[in-house]
Amino acid sequence: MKRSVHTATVPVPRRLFRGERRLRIALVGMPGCGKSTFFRAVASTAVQTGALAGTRSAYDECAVEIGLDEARVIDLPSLRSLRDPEPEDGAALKYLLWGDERLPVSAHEPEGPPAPFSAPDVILQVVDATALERHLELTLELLQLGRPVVVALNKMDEARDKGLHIGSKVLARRLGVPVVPTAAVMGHGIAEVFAVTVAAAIDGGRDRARGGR
Ligand SMILES: Nc1nc2c(ncn2[C@@H]2O[C@H](COP(=O)(O)OP(=O)(O)OP(=O)(O)O)[C@@H](O)[C@H]2O)c(=O)[nH]1
Ligand SMILES: [Mg+2]
Repeated sequence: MKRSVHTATVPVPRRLFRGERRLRIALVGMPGCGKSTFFRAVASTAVQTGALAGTRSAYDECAVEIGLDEARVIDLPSLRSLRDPEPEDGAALKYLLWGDERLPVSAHEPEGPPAPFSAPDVILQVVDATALERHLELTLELLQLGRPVVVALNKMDEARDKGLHIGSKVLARRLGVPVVPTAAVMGHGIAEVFAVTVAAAIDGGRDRARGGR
């Protein structure tokens, strides 16, 4: 006799990232990759501006709703390299590492903590698809920071016009992080990339890292 097996998917509720639990997402990338284009696409009117300790390059920060989840998104000054940093890179790197904490190792420095807000839960790296090799070096370095990384493979429109075909799924497999093709200047892929960023925070165990708060 043939027996049929019935399976059901039971959704497991999760606590949303809202209020005190809201996510912090940092837009990171090399000069001109499209960070501010992303930021402007999702920013509310209440944008806060400041400068990271030790730099005059401004950051922008604001609240963004991603479905029912909330985040504070930071458009950081550009970051070229962690391995061979230029003076301006140091401030963004310190923010990614320490956020609003001041570690004993920096006690001799005249500035206060790197930023007035905490280090990001997720790094959203914006990559210029037309100059992939250069940008992916930074990706490999960012992965070493131990935080979840999501790659927005941006300027895909320009890459296509140049006859470049990039397999985002293969790239994601090779890097071990989500890669979302985008053309931020046209609004393509923006909703997807932020949804994937929330998923990365869940997978990256932000709740575990913060003791389930
Ligand atoms: N073709 C194309 N151009 C884009 C795209 N996204 C951004 N740009 C353009 O790229 C240029 C740089 O974009 P920004 O958003 O200022 O880049 P950024 O990373 O904030 O640059 P810095 O802050 O100076 O490092 C602008 O002229 C944008 O219009 C895209 O998806 N496609
Ligand atoms: Mg910018």
